[in-house]
Amino acid sequence: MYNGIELSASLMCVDWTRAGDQVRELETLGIDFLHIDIIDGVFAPDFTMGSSIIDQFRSFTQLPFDYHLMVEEPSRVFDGFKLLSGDYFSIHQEASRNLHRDLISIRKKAGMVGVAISPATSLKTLEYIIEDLDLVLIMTVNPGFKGQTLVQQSIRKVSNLKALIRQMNLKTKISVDGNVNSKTIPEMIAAGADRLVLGSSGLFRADLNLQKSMAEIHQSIDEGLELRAKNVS
Ligand code: S6P
Ligand code: MG
Repeated sequence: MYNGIELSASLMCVDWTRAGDQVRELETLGIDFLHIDIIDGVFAPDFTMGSSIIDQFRSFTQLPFDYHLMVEEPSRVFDGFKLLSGDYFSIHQEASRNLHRDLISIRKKAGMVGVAISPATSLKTLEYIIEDLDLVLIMTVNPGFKGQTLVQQSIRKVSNLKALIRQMNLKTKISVDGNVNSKTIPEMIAAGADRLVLGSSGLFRADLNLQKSMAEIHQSIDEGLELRAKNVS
């Protein structure tokens, strides 16, 4: 947590040749969650990791997991995930035929419940489930790959969602995922993001080590919080 903003490191962007060391270092740098992208090659056009890889990380990190399932009909695979208290589990609105029922199943697994929406999906699709959610994950790129460019109108979506959450007096958090870096963080925070998913453009950078990337991220969060304060006043 940095100045009230939660930081979630995207495991699919780690350097896999030294993943254990990087995750241990991230803990010392104040990362709050490991963001775990599960992609099935159907809902989104790639594959990531399954339980045999994910479970290994439990043995050496205390960080809670921030699951992001980009999986068609995700309830088919719920049994493959062991959730611990403090973990978040987000499924895509577009991928679930019985979304409310799936959210109840996740709640029973003891996880915090999230719904993710892709850039083209309207906030209206959340109208009758938002009060059941701990988290809305706004995809600021299309699901599937690291290293994509921001879909600019998703910032407007974050602002509109923040307004709705305030109006309904809810505690639902907003997470932003995709092209989150020192250029985009100020506008994301100003719009109302509570959690940043940090990937290849912000945290796991080719030109900076993790410590220096984190310093830049902190600075851009502060810029965003200043903008947010100006917007409110
Ligand atoms: C994309 C996935 C994301 C990425 C992350 C990449 O399908 O949901 O979590 O791993 O956003 O970050 P970046 O900075 O490379 O866009
Ligand atoms: Mg993700």
